[in-house]
Amino acid sequence: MYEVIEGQLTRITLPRVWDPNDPDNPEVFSNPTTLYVEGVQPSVMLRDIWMRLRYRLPDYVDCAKFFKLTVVEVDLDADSNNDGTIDPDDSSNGTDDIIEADDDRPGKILGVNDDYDEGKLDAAGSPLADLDDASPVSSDGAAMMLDDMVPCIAASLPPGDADAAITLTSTGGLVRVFAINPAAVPPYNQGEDWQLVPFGANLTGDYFLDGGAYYGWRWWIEGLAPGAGVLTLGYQGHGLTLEDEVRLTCTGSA
Ligand SMILES: [Ca+2]
Ligand SMILES: [Ca+2]
Ligand SMILES: [Ca+2]
Ligand SMILES: [Ca+2]
Repeated sequence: MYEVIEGQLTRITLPRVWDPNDPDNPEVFSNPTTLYVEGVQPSVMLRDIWMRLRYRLPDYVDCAKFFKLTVVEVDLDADSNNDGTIDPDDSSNGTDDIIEADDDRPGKILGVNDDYDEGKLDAAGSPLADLDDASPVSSDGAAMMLDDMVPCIAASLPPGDADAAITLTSTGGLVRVFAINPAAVPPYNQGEDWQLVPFGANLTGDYFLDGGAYYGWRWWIEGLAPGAGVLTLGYQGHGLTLEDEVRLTCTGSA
């Protein structure tokens, strides 16, 4: 929390006491005044931060007012330093999150999925490249062919925010994103076991609310064409627009 003290925006610690009898108090609280609140980590649940302003005179009954706050965050993570894992630490000590929006780095490097692991054929009976069939499942339905894809993690915090629209967008048309049911069993079917995550649609109800059809499913990125692109997870709600992005570089072949 911050307060303007002698013309400077000054960080204050709570509880902050404005006492007109305190000779060390640089500035007596005058009414009205403006305080500034900064979110430093996301809420665990909606409206879980309470703030209280209390007016007190010695030997008198307190007079207090409360309000509640929620700190929201939208977070898309990938293995942006290409060491084989997604670092769960999103702080400045983490290794992936801090570089995912860096223009000077390739971001996650993945191959274009243009081989034939899925064993599919086109209408003329010729082999069909994996990327030409918008399904991650082998031709007999028995295997999920994720070996040429890379995982990403999408989160909107705190959970249960039904009033926000969460969207995924992609620049460059270089990738598609699949959601895979962690409880999937063969034969694998669309909707039950996997789903193509639509770009530009509101994903909140299906993907981010407990009980949604694809809630808790794991996301995988498939490269479709060589080049550099950006995946962005967006949040719109409560008068706020937030975004988090990851950079991707698709190389020639899987
Ligand atoms: Ca992130
Ligand atoms: Ca990593
Ligand atoms: Ca493949
Ligand atoms: Ca495919």
